[in-house]
Amino acid sequence: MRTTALAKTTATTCRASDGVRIDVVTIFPEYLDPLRLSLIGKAREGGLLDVHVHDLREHTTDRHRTVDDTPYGGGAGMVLGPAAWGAALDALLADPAAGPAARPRLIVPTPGGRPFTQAYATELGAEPWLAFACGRYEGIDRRVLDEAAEIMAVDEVSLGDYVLGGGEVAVLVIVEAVARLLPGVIGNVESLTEESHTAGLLEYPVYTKPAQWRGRDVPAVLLSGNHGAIARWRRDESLLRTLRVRPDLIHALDPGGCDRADLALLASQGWTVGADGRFSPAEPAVSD
Ligand code: 6GU
Repeated sequence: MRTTALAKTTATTCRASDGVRIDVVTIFPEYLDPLRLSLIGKAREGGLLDVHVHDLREHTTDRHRTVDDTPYGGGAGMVLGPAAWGAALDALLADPAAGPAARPRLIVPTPGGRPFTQAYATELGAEPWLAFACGRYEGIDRRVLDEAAEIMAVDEVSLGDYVLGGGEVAVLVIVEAVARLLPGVIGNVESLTEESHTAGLLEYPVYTKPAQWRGRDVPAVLLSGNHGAIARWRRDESLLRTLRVRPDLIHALDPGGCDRADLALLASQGWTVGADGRFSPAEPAVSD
């Protein structure tokens, strides 16, 4: 496949033996050191992940290695300027290892971005090349992202409705969520299909030996050997926990994916399928 210089696709030429390439540009490269540990460290050693961390200041030209300046229009804080960012992104695209037509999907962590979810992690896991631009202070000069968007996909991504000091911790979160979905990164693939959020529900509680601990028993059903009863108990626990902690997820659930026992359990908690085809709590009784 040939891609033109302006094609907004991510070419596959950079995927070295099916691994995902990840570049991170930051003013705190050491912040990404945890990417050497545990699951991600092993994935890197196994060639499933190819991680490169770059210091934005390597692309400055002044003696003080300045990356920020005051915002036009006034206001608090500093803005990361376009000069160093432009040079850093040019250098990424010029990397011969990536192939001449390859473009990363550029991820910009910011509280103003699209909410990061399990589905979003799955989407990013299908990309051959992800590049992360870590902002700090009040953010990155908008022209950097506008220019990048002319030649590559640019996603502004948020972890949730709170403000972090910079994008580095968000990169750790996103890379971990994406990496563990890649084939070969997790030994037990079943743990991916049964976990929280995959089915739109939170996880049921888990137990291990001993069967009694400080006067607390493991629920008897789990020791029964009755696999049907165990599956039902776990499903009920997931539904009840989700209802308690994240009723919004129950409302988002497809009733078509629920069996009669699910419907009975939810009905026992006052949740039924309404005219909109969605689960909702029963109308509170109107008192006069
Ligand atoms: Cl992705 N970045 C920053 N700086 N703050 C955040 C965030 C991301 N998500 C929530 N708050």
